[in-house]
Amino acid sequence: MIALAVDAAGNVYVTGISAAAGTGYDYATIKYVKGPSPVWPSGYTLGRGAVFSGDLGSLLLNDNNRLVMRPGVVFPSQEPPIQLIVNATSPNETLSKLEFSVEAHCSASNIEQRIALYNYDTQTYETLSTSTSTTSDSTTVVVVTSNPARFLGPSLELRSRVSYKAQGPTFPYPWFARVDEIKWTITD
Ligand SMILES: [Ca+2]
Ligand SMILES: [Ca+2]
Repeated sequence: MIALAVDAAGNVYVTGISAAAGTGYDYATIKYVKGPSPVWPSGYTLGRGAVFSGDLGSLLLNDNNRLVMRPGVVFPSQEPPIQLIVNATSPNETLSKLEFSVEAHCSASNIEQRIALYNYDTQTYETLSTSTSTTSDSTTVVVVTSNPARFLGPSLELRSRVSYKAQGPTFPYPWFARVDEIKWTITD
């Protein structure tokens, strides 16, 4: 007899009679842990800046249909003038590894891209990547293998903030940040 079950997280359990040396027949249950799963955004807001074109659906595929944002008109120089906050829900309650990737580019060459994930332990955004944005699509991937569970909220929520800021005083204005795809990849 073999029984098979799948839990809400997609893990597969197989139970059956196992012939073991010395102990005769036993029941054995084997859990097949699901591999890395992509998780796409379920919503977004702009902490700063404004949407020029595109929508949530633009972020869900690497298809050159992009969410295009421009800086806010009035902003303090210390704050990135584009702050894209993206939410998702994890299908897994436990994480051994979390990856977060952003495929994007900016219309000017001196824009800094900063990736932060919301740390539910400290209740602050934790910056995990700072780089100079490219002027054609490129993908930045952040990989967290040390305590990734700090980025998982009590209701399994995931939250990220991707910011764009001009690094120098000279830049074409207005400039744009164009995000093609955002996703998490989580491993149970
Ligand atoms: Ca692309
Ligand atoms: Ca897209």
